[in-house]
Amino acid sequence: MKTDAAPFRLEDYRAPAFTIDTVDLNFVLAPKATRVTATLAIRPNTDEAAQGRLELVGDETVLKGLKLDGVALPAERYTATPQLLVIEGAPNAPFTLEIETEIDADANTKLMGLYRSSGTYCTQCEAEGFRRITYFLDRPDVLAVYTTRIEATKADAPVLLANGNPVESGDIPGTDRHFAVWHDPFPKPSYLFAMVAGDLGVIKDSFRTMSGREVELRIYCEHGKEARCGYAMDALKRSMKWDEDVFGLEYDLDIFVIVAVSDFNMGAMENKGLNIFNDKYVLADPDTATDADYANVEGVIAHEYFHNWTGNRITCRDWFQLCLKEGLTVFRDQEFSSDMRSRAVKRIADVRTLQARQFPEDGGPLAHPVRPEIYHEISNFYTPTVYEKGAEVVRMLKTILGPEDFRKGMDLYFERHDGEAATVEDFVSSFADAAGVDLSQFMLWYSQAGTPQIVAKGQYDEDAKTYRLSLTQTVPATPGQSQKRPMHTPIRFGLMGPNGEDMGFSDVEGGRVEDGVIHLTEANQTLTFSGVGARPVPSLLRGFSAPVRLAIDISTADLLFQVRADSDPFNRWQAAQTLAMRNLIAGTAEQVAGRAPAVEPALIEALGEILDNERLEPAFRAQVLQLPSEADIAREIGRDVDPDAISAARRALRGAIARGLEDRLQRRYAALSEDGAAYAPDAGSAGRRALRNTVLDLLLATGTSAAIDQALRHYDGAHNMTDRLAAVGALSQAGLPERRQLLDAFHDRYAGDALVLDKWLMLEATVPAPETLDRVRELLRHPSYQANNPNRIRALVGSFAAANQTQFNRADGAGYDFLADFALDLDKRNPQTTSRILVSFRSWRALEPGRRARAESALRRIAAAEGLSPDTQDIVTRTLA
Ligand code: B3K
Ligand code: ZN
Repeated sequence: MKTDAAPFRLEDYRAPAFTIDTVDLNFVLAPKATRVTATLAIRPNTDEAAQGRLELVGDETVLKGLKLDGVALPAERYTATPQLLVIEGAPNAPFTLEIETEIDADANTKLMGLYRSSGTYCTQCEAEGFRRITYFLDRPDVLAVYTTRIEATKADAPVLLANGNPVESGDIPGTDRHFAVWHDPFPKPSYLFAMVAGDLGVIKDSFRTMSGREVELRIYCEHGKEARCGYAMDALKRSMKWDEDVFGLEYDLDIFVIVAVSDFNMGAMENKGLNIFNDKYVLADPDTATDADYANVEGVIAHEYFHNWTGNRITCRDWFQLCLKEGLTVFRDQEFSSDMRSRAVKRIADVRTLQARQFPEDGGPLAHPVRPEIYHEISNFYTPTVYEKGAEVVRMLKTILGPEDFRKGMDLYFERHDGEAATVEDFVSSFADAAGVDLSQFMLWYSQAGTPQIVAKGQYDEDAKTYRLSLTQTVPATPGQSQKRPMHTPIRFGLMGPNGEDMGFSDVEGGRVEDGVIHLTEANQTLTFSGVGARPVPSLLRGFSAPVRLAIDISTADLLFQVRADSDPFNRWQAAQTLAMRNLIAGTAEQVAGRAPAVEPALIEALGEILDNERLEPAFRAQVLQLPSEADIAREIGRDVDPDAISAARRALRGAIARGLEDRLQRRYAALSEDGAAYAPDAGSAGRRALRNTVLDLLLATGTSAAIDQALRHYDGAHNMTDRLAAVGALSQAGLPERRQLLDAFHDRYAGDALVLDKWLMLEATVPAPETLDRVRELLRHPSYQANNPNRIRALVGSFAAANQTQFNRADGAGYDFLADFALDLDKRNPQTTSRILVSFRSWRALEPGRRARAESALRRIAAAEGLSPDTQDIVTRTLA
């Protein structure tokens, strides 16, 4: 077992003894026995090569032939196991190695390496899948130029694709077979290799780059789904233009291809010139995709495209540097979506995701730095910390440097490292050098795990007209890191005056304050602002300028003032969330004590004002009206969590808000109901739907039969997926019996459409009712469920575990036992998807003692099982540690 082996450590990095300059691949495709011939031009890279020992890694790899410089290698010169090919006496001079392997793509349920999805051959190589195709120096610092020849029967695979540009294709005379050859001139690591072969539909378009080159664009999908690819194509062209406009980055091949497949472990993959996507992030039309789906398609298409520069042209030296491409590329896709849509609403959505996914990781047993320093299984480090916190770190760099110096730093990074495998140090040095600043303290953001806690206290001196703001920062202990140092944390802020506008100040002492940003660098810092005309309401961490928890001693009245008047829309939303969270935490304690919770009437009034404020965009108003989730509340409570009490408190507050605002909600619903309007996926239209659907959802919290009828009518009257799903979702989440008729109707309407049925599976799995676990078990045998498809698994079991707080965390432990049984079975077929789902156990120590004990015993049962995959063993071991 790999996890019993020594872990990989950043400090142990050594350049490879040999490297590979060119790779020529020949795939002869056949379902059970594909033959791959890899011809590698190898040369010594370090002094170590003189020892003549060449080690190429494999993974379940089957060797069929081996030649060195054209001569078959005698058996005594090498040893081959499924994991390793070792050649002794390798020349200390350039040589050619020809390796022949055989692959059963049909039997590959791990979906790493070469596999088949609905009959189409496809590959997934990041991080360590290429070794499942051939023995290789499968590490990102070995950059080679690839030429790929693919041969298959014309009937099975009329479409033959690989990285780069097409160079040759044709029939193989006298057979029913044909071939194609692709050449990628840009040196790349093996994880960016891809090939696809199958019978697929296609849409085509083109893009003229800023230097005037015409690039052919193609999106392939299952036949019959071509019409659903239009939005993805549009998003691709906008991404290409945006990267030119904002970063000066142009596409570099003659063709850019996207292939949508239905069996995929993650979202998508940025293989050079040949992105392979989970079809859920390509296909969209009004009848089958929600507004959120459209936004996700746009964001993921952009993300993978942006990797062409941040990840492909400049790649990672080793897997510890993963955030170098992922954090940066997430930052870039977030900025793209902000420019395409509403910046404020996008920021709120991104921070919600960060707080929902990354904060619990950072606060639990799986916490690790943005750049980890040790791993057993790299697949388990494609985490919210590497991605989302990694993006926040780039965002802080921009805040600290300002937009001009940030851009200069990016330019210098490309200038210095294009064509290289780089490190986080290379990246940060580019900014330090371009802007002439010292970023050594900032580097701690990459090495210290844990969400910093910032405590702020303000005091106004009426006579002296000074405002003292004291700030402390502490970074909590995390696995393997007990001592932490203070970090350079940018806090964007304003001092709100009585009329709601920010007040100026004449001077500030105690720290660097520039362009509305406090540069917090010490553990304790007190800033004294002078010339402050009136008692300010401090608006701190505007735009969520750092990924921290902020605790501020601020009154309800001041928070209400922020909700009404803060010029920063993010903090307006944050103030409403903070008020609601205070109420929900107090309400949970009341529930536990068996008392009726009190609701703050001023909060209800403030929400009513936001609801009716026509100067605010509807999407923003919808965000303010959406209370913190049950998981958010659990995270804030942090210990002895009782999910039933949280759920009851949240229901009580929603009920009070809905009753308090019922008339206004009804009027707003009516005003937003524009009958007959054709669907458009733009942000403005989506925002109006979001507000109307949020209003409907709140109205259902009144529990009245009128509201239930309204939801049923909403379903019948819907002319797009967003509205239809909103009605079923609201009834399901309210746990109302009427949900059954809509869930069944929804299933029947979309029978046979797997991606839409995932929404149905997800709704079934997240109903907060005691019968849900049995329903989930029953659905595992439903014909619409496919036991080996990651999308189906995540929709049903993944959302049960991650998004059904009360039922996964049933007091009797049945939810935990179910997940353990499920994981033990799935682990035999798909370890990556298994370990991903098990992450739902990460906050088990924060549960009340009864649930905690039951979760622990389920985890221990998994840990004790024989033959666990390295992925699952690693997650379970760390979760229990
Ligand atoms: N780079 C891929 C993720 C690969 C995950 C491998 N386990 C998608 C992305 O982040 O763009
Ligand atoms: Zn990525």
